[in-house]
Amino acid sequence: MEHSTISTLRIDFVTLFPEMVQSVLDTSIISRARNNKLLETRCINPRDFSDDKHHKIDARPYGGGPGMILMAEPVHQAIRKAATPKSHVIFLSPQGRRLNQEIARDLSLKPHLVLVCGHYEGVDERLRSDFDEEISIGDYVLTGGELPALVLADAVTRLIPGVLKKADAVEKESFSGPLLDFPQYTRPQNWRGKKIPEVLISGNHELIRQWRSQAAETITRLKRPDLMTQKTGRKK
Ligand code: 4G3
Repeated sequence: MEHSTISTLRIDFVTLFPEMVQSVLDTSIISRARNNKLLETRCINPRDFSDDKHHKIDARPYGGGPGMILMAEPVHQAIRKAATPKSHVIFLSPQGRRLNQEIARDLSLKPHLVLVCGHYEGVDERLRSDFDEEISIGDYVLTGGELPALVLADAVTRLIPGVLKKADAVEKESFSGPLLDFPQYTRPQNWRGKKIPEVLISGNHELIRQWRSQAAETITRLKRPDLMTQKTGRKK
């Protein structure tokens, strides 16, 4: 499914580091999307919902072991503050479903995402029922879920209609489809003895289209052969 109507997407971040998240939201394409009212963001800090007088939000694990565990109640309260029945609540975790372009596209169609950023050695297991799903940005461990949440937000934001300029990558994706990008060149034609492919200055747009399509396929087969079988269903 693709976007059909213009509507504002809301993304709420449940994070212990709102300044870190905000600093990224205030930059680049995401901030332009916010200025153009295509995206609305908010940060909610579980620390504000701690019942402890020292605003404590983590504690030692029952059964012993190293590290600290995020307590369920402050995070639960923060999620309740952010979410409505229409919200899609996502926990960023190495245990999650691996993020890809298809998942990003599906998430961009939702009206409201709540991205919950974990920390320390994890969160209290009983919180898992608060999440609609768990997503991972790859098989590695980070100190917190903030960077994964921002990666997800960026991948989703650029898919909102009107966020990218018309000539930008969303359109291009439908051209090169599941393949990697074809090589791009800009001025000068001869850079330190390295020339550009002649076809690109031939003025023959059909020939250029064929060359790019062929180049994209060659590059994909060379660098990511898994994409050939995975997405096109053929091997060659
Ligand atoms: C929960 C996500 C959160 C459990 C989060 C660590 C990597 C990813 C965290 C846990 C994260 C990822 C916070 N690190 N691959 N760190 O998407 O063990």
